[in-house]
Amino acid sequence: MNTTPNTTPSTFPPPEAVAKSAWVDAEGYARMYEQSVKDPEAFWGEHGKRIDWMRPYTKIKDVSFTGDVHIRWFFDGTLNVSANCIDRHLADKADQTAIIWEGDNPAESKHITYRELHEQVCRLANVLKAKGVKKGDRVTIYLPMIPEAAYAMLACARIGAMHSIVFGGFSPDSLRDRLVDCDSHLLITADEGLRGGRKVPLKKNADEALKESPNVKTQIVVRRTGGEVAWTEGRDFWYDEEIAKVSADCPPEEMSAEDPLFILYTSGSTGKPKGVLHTTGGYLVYASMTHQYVFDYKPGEVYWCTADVGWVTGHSYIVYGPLANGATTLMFEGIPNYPSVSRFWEVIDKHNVSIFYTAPTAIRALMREGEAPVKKTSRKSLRILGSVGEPINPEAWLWYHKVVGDERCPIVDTFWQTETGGILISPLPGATTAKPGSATLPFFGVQPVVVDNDGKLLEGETEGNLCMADSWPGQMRTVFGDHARFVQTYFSTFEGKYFTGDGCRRDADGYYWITGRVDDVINVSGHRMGTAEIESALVAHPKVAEAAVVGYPHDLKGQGIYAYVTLNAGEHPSDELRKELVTWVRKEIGPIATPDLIQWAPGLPKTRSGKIMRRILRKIAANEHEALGDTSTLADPNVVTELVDNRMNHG
Ligand code: 6R9
Repeated sequence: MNTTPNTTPSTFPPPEAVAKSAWVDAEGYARMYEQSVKDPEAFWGEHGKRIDWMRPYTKIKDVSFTGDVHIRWFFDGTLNVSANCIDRHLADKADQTAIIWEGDNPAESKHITYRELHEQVCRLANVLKAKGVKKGDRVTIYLPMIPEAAYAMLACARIGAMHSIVFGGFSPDSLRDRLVDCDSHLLITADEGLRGGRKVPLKKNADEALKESPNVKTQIVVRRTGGEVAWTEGRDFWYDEEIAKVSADCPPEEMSAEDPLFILYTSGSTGKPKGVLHTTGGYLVYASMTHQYVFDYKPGEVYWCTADVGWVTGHSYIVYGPLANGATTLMFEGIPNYPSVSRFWEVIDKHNVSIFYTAPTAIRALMREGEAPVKKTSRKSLRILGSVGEPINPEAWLWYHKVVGDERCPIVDTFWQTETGGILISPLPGATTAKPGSATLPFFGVQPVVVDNDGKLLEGETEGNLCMADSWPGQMRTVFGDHARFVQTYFSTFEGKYFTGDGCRRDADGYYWITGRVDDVINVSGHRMGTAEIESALVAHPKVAEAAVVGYPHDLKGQGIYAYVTLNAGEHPSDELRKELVTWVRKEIGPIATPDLIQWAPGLPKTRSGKIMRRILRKIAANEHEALGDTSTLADPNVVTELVDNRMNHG
């Protein structure tokens, strides 16, 4: 029992002002949700009409989660995503701002209207065509957060090419792996990126990656900083010069609903990152519908999602969802603490942002700075706040609510994944009573189920593995080039169900509380990483014999990266070697994979069959030495004693 007096309420009903004007209220949610799961065909048949179809669909859903697994939505319809995100708004919104771009430097910002967006996208689409890109080809995008990133996505969509965006923080090796895996022949990058006043050598990294990506014949380079770059004649072309040469007229390609729209690489528990493939019709219906309802987006409002377009959140909730809805979407090049820790709130005031969507890791970092940097700004334009990427701890939720939102703005804690294409579990601001730390209830058409480790369905108040019993239109369709891996990864653990890889609790009100990954995926500052990837980077170092990586609780990042490293015989641990390994991993994968702690491990705890017992390593990393659990199946239990001793000695 909690004996300390607690005056903070534990539930937060929608503020009346929001509930009154929202797209859906509590009663509306209950009614629409019931309809959506009772008769998905009728529900989606109706809501699929929210976007423009060239040839309307008559077939709505064809899904099997067993056997060879196939997922098809609206599958005899045809459409074009870029026409939906741009052309259809030209009649009444040509002069409305589509994208507000806020530069890293607060003195730099610009507004791009739907008319301008149309011209830019058509020109770039014509450049791609001129360089030989055809429907079905893959184009890789390695850009900073500049409008050209959105133009590039939409230009691909316009001509039916799939884009694969690689986050600008990834290393040349990571970029190369992704270029090669999807066999891209064209790369779009920039001379340099700019973040927090510091330059990111994108072209240099890309050149490095291209040394080992022989099929990339063309590189288009955006001039962002004007910094000096190396140049390969015949392969490299300046973006501005190319778009000036082509026409601004480019009719959108007619695509089938199930034609691929994009690939986005994401980490899993085993092997190299996999290319999550999303298709055209269902994805757009789902991204736009969730954007409207979850953020209660109203025409004319300025909406800001702080993610990078290199992640799925940037795809669905900076570009596709908002633009399909004719919204004004803000794109931010910088970081939360540059030039000062008030930057987010200053940008909100500068551009009159109504809806603000960010990650718990940013909230926790800003919370550390106290209330003053927030309170010196007005934020009166704010109406709705959102959170995504990892579980938000109630303390951060309450601070976000009280200090940032002045207790006036509902918070939507949105649970979803690269694989799900859009938000699966979240409050609706005018409908759902929030509980800090809970993603609350499923979106329309989403059917979460909780199962135990044997796959048994758990009813009522419970805790277990989070699965989805049926499909929703935004769901990924396959792993690019490896359908067997798709089936294996998501549908084989629990037969007939989509397994998220997350654990969850369901409370007495039916609310979902995501407890984090139950597989070997860790979540560092909202970035997803496979422990296997970091391990194989470490093991690739000539002095390393073996490595095991686990996540451990970290105040700011949510989880930190903890690496146990066994050196080759004859090698000796030292602080220099520790630094060398950290640099090595950053080079192999990118700065986001920087290990926080490296512990020298003379041996790793293994079962007699040779499996590393990560459960034990996680406990040691978390300093939970008393709760190691059963160690009797270990081949050599002494290994654990040694690791615990080392851990204690290092604090
Ligand atoms: C959108 C995105 C997916 C993983 C997911 C889960 C975690 C995301 C969350 C959350 C608790 C939330 N996650 N949102 N956990 N509450 N609101 O983040 O996609 O990068 O693929 O990560 O992130 O563990 O499985 P992605």
